Amino acid sequence: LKVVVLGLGYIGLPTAAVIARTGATVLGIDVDAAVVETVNSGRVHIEEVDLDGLVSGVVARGHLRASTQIEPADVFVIAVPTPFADDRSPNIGYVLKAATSIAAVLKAGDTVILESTSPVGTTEQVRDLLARLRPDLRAPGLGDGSDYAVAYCPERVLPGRILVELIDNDRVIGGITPRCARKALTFYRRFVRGACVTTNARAAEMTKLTENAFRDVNIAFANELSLVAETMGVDVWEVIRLANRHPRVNILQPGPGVGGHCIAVDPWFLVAADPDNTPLIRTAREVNDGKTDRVVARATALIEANPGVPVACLGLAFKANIDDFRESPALKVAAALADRFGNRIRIVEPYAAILPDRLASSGATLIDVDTAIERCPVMIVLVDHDVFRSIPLEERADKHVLDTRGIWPDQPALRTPRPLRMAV
Ligand code: SAJ
Repeated sequence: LKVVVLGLGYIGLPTAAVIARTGATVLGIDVDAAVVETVNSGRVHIEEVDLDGLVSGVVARGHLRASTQIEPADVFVIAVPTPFADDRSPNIGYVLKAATSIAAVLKAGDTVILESTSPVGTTEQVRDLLARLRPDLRAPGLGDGSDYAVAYCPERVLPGRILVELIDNDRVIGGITPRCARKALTFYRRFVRGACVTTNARAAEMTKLTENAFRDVNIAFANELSLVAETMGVDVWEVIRLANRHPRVNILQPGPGVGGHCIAVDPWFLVAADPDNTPLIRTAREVNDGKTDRVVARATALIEANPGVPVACLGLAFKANIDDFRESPALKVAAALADRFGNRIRIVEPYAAILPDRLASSGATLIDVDTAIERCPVMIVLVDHDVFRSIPLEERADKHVLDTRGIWPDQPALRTPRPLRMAV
């Protein structure tokens, strides 16, 4: 079996490597020649648990190689980005470009699978494009019979657990026709241990968007609660812990906002498709983005109340225990504080060797946890990395803390309820 994976990013490269491990011959395509060279030398350009060892193994055994040029294959997996424009409308240009390149080498019997998070209807657009570019082949769903299959199968893996979840998660496989879905299912069965459930392409596309919108709406609920709890002088994390003892309540955790490239993006695909019917999904996005501004305001007030002293911002990553800073609310908060307070801001991020560009010229400096504990009387917790969570009370009892992740429930300031704001 020969498989071509288009796009060697956070999803494409691990997917290519996992398929290669099954013994298939895998060619990874990327527009970036540096990425191609890195993979061909058995190395990786992204951080993901155990990915480096897997890639170096499959490349050494000749099962995985990379190129900027597409070749004929039996299965094509599209895993390119689908960013959104400034007006929040999704851009499927990279998907259509990938499909165009596949058309040039497509032959009877092939399977084309789209994995990129996409607006509903994109897989049909891919099919339409292939049908137009290759009139010599019968396209699925447009008449009797078909010479190739087109399906949508969203990835659902969690950064930091990608290699495990690629294999263990259930997969939703949406075919342009039932026959397309069955062809794609046969492919996923090679490496997926979870259940493979088939449906049509539109339902599969909407399923993916729905999963991330569900999480965003639920995080927005927690973030909204955190603001109400502050007004009431109540510890929101305690309230959530207690409420979650109810058998049918399961509230997520508040934080400084929602980051990453999925949850903060995908809900907009649903809103863009049907603005009139999505007030809840849209508002959730606004609540989560608004939470970041609230944290900046609270941190600013705390820093101003402690003039002159160095301030430690703990964490820049978009979530705990990973080195991914893209779309990170922690980075946004740290950058806003650094713009305002310059060299008073010390950044503690064990997952960064140097300060990201956004902070480089701000005057802020990178320090380690021990130095922060020794020197910084003010601490702003932005990420719940284990290494921060494990700092015992005795090392931070006298600090002025803004804990946006609730990692230090025993911090004295948190225990002191603020006076209830009464209406007059
Ligand atoms: N967050 C909170 N409170 C919570 C949970 C998360 O504030 O209770 C924040 C995190 O700190 C982070 C953001 O939300 O900033 C997103 O983190 P995440 O761990 O929820 O999700 P991602 O972006 O790493 O991965 C998500 C996953 N989707 C779901 O869990 C529904 C993953 O399965 C998807 O494959 C991925 O998006 C994707 O590629 O779409």
